[in-house]
Amino acid sequence: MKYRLIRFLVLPALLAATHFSYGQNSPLSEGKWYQINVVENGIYKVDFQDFLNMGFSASELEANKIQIYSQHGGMLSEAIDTRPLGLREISIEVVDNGNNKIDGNDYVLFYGESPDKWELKGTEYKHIKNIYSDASHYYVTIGSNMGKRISDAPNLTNRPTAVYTESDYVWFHDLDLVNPAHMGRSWAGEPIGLNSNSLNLTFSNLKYKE
Ligand SMILES: [Ca+2]
Repeated sequence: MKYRLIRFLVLPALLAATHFSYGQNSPLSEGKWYQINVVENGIYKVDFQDFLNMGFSASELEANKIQIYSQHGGMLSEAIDTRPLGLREISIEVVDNGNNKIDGNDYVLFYGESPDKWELKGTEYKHIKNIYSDASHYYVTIGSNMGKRISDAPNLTNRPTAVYTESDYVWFHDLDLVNPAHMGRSWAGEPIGLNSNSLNLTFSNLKYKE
Protein backbone atom coordinates (compact mmCIF):
# COMPACT_ATOMS: atom_id res chain seq x y z
CA MET A 1 0.00 0.00 0.00
CA LYS A 2 1.12 3.50 -0.66
CA TYR A 3 0.60 6.26 1.80
CA ARG A 4 0.53 9.91 1.10
CA LEU A 5 0.46 12.67 3.63
CA ILE A 6 -2.59 14.77 3.00
CA ARG A 7 -2.77 18.36 3.88
CA PHE A 8 -5.60 19.70 5.92
CA LEU A 9 -8.46 20.58 3.70
CA VAL A 10 -10.01 23.96 3.98
CA LEU A 11 -13.48 22.52 3.82
CA PRO A 12 -15.36 25.11 5.85
CA ALA A 13 -14.78 27.78 3.20
CA LEU A 14 -15.84 25.42 0.43
CA LEU A 15 -18.95 24.31 2.24
CA ALA A 16 -19.95 27.86 2.96
CA ALA A 17 -20.02 28.54 -0.76
CA THR A 18 -22.61 25.84 -1.38
CA HIS A 19 -26.28 25.78 -0.59
CA PHE A 20 -26.17 22.34 0.97
CA SER A 21 -26.92 21.83 4.61
CA TYR A 22 -24.34 19.59 6.22
CA GLY A 23 -25.19 18.05 9.55
CA GLN A 24 -21.62 18.12 10.82
CA ASN A 25 -18.18 19.48 10.13
CA SER A 26 -15.81 17.42 8.08
CA PRO A 27 -13.86 15.01 10.28
CA LEU A 28 -10.75 16.20 8.39
CA SER A 29 -11.08 19.63 10.00
CA GLU A 30 -8.95 18.59 12.98
CA GLY A 31 -6.36 16.00 13.95
CA LYS A 32 -3.66 14.22 12.00
CA TRP A 33 -4.75 12.31 8.90
CA TYR A 34 -3.15 10.05 6.35
CA GLN A 35 -4.62 8.95 3.08
CA ILE A 36 -4.42 5.35 1.89
CA ASN A 37 -5.23 4.72 -1.75
CA VAL A 38 -6.98 1.45 -2.60
CA VAL A 39 -7.24 0.10 -6.13
CA GLU A 40 -8.81 -3.34 -5.64
CA ASN A 41 -11.50 -4.81 -3.41
CA GLY A 42 -9.91 -6.64 -0.54
CA ILE A 43 -8.89 -6.74 3.09
CA TYR A 44 -5.99 -4.43 3.85
CA LYS A 45 -3.58 -4.70 6.75
CA VAL A 46 -1.90 -1.76 8.48
CA ASP A 47 0.72 -2.84 11.02
CA PHE A 48 2.76 -1.03 13.63
CA GLN A 49 5.56 -0.15 11.23
CA ASP A 50 3.03 1.18 8.71
CA PHE A 51 1.68 3.57 11.34
CA LEU A 52 5.21 4.76 12.11
CA ASN A 53 5.89 5.21 8.40
CA MET A 54 2.75 7.32 8.15
CA GLY A 55 4.21 9.65 10.77
CA PHE A 56 2.34 8.60 13.89
CA SER A 57 4.45 8.26 17.01
CA ALA A 58 4.29 5.07 19.01
CA SER A 59 3.03 6.98 22.05
CA GLU A 60 -0.11 8.22 20.29
CA LEU A 61 -1.18 4.85 18.85
CA GLU A 62 -4.02 4.10 21.25
CA ALA A 63 -5.58 0.97 19.82
CA ASN A 64 -9.18 1.77 20.70
CA LYS A 65 -9.01 5.27 19.19
CA ILE A 66 -7.76 4.34 15.74
CA GLN A 67 -10.31 5.33 13.13
CA ILE A 68 -10.60 5.00 9.36
CA TYR A 69 -12.95 7.11 7.26
CA SER A 70 -14.02 6.85 3.66
CA GLN A 71 -16.81 7.43 1.25
CA HIS A 72 -18.53 4.44 -0.28
CA GLY A 73 -16.58 2.77 -3.04
CA GLY A 74 -17.34 3.66 -6.59
CA MET A 75 -17.96 6.80 -8.52
CA LEU A 76 -20.18 9.36 -6.87
CA SER A 77 -23.62 9.73 -8.34
CA GLU A 78 -24.32 12.65 -10.62
CA ALA A 79 -27.60 13.17 -8.83
CA ILE A 80 -26.76 15.53 -5.99
CA ASP A 81 -29.68 14.46 -3.82
CA THR A 82 -28.41 10.87 -3.56
CA ARG A 83 -24.78 11.74 -2.96
CA PRO A 84 -23.47 10.77 0.49
CA LEU A 85 -22.51 13.83 2.51
CA GLY A 86 -18.89 13.79 3.54
CA LEU A 87 -16.78 11.03 4.94
CA ARG A 88 -18.13 8.23 7.07
CA GLU A 89 -16.21 6.18 9.59
CA ILE A 90 -15.94 2.54 8.60
CA SER A 91 -15.82 -0.46 10.91
CA ILE A 92 -12.35 -1.94 11.27
CA GLU A 93 -10.71 -4.84 13.08
CA VAL A 94 -7.95 -3.93 15.52
CA VAL A 95 -5.73 -6.79 16.67
CA ASP A 96 -3.93 -5.69 19.84
CA ASN A 97 -2.04 -7.80 22.36
CA GLY A 98 -4.08 -6.29 25.19
CA ASN A 99 -2.16 -3.17 26.24
CA ASN A 100 -4.34 -0.80 24.11
CA LYS A 101 -1.27 0.29 22.16
CA ILE A 102 -0.48 -0.58 18.58
CA ASP A 103 2.99 -2.02 18.98
CA GLY A 104 4.95 -5.17 18.30
CA ASN A 105 2.93 -7.44 16.02
CA ASP A 106 -0.36 -5.56 16.38
CA TYR A 107 -2.22 -4.53 13.28
CA VAL A 108 -5.44 -3.11 11.86
CA LEU A 109 -7.57 -4.68 9.14
CA PHE A 110 -10.10 -2.89 6.98
CA TYR A 111 -12.05 -3.73 3.86
CA GLY A 112 -11.14 -1.47 0.98
CA GLU A 113 -13.29 -1.11 -2.10
CA SER A 114 -12.21 -0.55 -5.67
CA PRO A 115 -13.13 2.79 -7.30
CA ASP A 116 -14.85 0.70 -10.00
CA LYS A 117 -18.04 -1.21 -9.33
CA TRP A 118 -20.10 -4.04 -10.76
CA GLU A 119 -23.84 -4.19 -11.20
CA LEU A 120 -25.71 -7.45 -11.63
CA LYS A 121 -28.80 -7.00 -13.76
CA GLY A 122 -30.58 -10.32 -14.10
CA THR A 123 -27.79 -12.66 -15.13
CA GLU A 124 -25.62 -9.99 -16.74
CA TYR A 125 -22.79 -8.15 -15.05
CA LYS A 126 -22.08 -4.56 -15.97
CA HIS A 127 -18.98 -2.76 -14.85
CA ILE A 128 -19.08 0.89 -13.84
CA LYS A 129 -15.72 2.49 -14.42
CA ASN A 130 -14.88 5.37 -12.13
CA ILE A 131 -13.91 8.03 -14.64
CA TYR A 132 -12.71 10.45 -12.01
CA SER A 133 -10.30 8.37 -9.96
CA ASP A 134 -8.09 5.29 -10.26
CA ALA A 135 -8.21 4.71 -6.51
CA SER A 136 -10.56 4.89 -3.55
CA HIS A 137 -9.31 6.88 -0.61
CA TYR A 138 -9.27 5.86 3.04
CA TYR A 139 -8.26 8.26 5.79
CA VAL A 140 -6.55 7.06 8.96
CA THR A 141 -6.48 9.04 12.19
CA ILE A 142 -6.24 8.67 15.95
CA GLY A 143 -9.57 9.99 17.16
CA SER A 144 -10.53 11.39 20.52
CA ASN A 145 -13.19 8.74 21.06
CA MET A 146 -13.55 5.01 20.61
CA GLY A 147 -13.33 3.97 16.99
CA LYS A 148 -15.92 1.95 15.10
CA ARG A 149 -15.19 -1.77 15.20
CA ILE A 150 -16.40 -4.82 13.32
CA SER A 151 -18.72 -6.84 15.54
CA ASP A 152 -18.78 -10.60 15.68
CA ALA A 153 -21.30 -12.37 13.50
CA PRO A 154 -23.95 -14.33 15.43
CA ASN A 155 -23.35 -18.03 15.77
CA LEU A 156 -25.15 -20.25 13.32
CA THR A 157 -28.16 -22.01 14.74
CA ASN A 158 -28.28 -24.72 12.08
CA ARG A 159 -25.57 -26.68 10.37
CA PRO A 160 -25.05 -25.32 6.81
CA THR A 161 -26.14 -27.72 4.11
CA ALA A 162 -25.38 -25.80 0.92
CA VAL A 163 -22.00 -26.53 -0.70
CA TYR A 164 -20.68 -24.30 -3.49
CA THR A 165 -17.74 -25.36 -5.61
CA GLU A 166 -17.74 -22.61 -8.21
CA SER A 167 -18.55 -18.95 -8.58
CA ASP A 168 -18.67 -16.20 -11.15
CA TYR A 169 -15.54 -14.23 -11.86
CA VAL A 170 -15.73 -10.87 -13.56
CA TRP A 171 -12.96 -8.78 -15.07
CA PHE A 172 -12.80 -5.84 -17.43
CA HIS A 173 -10.28 -3.99 -19.54
CA ASP A 174 -11.28 -0.35 -19.87
CA LEU A 175 -8.44 2.16 -20.02
CA ASP A 176 -10.26 5.42 -20.80
CA LEU A 177 -7.51 6.65 -23.13
CA VAL A 178 -9.42 8.80 -25.59
CA ASN A 179 -12.32 11.18 -25.33
CA PRO A 180 -13.41 11.38 -28.99
CA ALA A 181 -15.54 14.48 -28.62
CA HIS A 182 -13.20 16.13 -26.10
CA MET A 183 -16.16 16.61 -23.81
CA GLY A 184 -18.52 14.71 -21.58
CA ARG A 185 -18.04 11.34 -19.93
CA SER A 186 -17.60 9.15 -23.02
CA TRP A 187 -14.12 7.64 -23.11
CA ALA A 188 -12.69 4.90 -25.29
CA GLY A 189 -9.73 2.54 -24.97
CA GLU A 190 -7.02 1.63 -27.43
CA PRO A 191 -7.72 2.57 -31.07
CA ILE A 192 -8.25 -0.52 -33.28
CA GLY A 193 -7.93 1.04 -36.72
CA LEU A 194 -6.06 -1.11 -39.23
CA ASN A 195 -3.78 -2.59 -36.63
CA SER A 196 -4.64 -5.61 -34.54
CA ASN A 197 -4.36 -5.49 -30.78
CA SER A 198 -4.11 -8.49 -28.53
CA LEU A 199 -4.50 -8.88 -24.81
CA ASN A 200 -3.29 -11.96 -22.97
CA LEU A 201 -5.42 -13.01 -20.02
CA THR A 202 -4.66 -15.69 -17.47
CA PHE A 203 -7.44 -17.25 -15.42
CA SER A 204 -6.85 -20.13 -13.05
CA ASN A 205 -9.36 -22.96 -12.63
CA LEU A 206 -11.59 -21.59 -15.33
CA LYS A 207 -14.59 -23.77 -16.15
CA TYR A 208 -14.92 -24.03 -19.91
CA LYS A 209 -17.94 -24.62 -22.15
CA GLU A 210 -20.38 -22.43 -20.31
CA1 LIG B 1 -0.43 -3.77 21.73
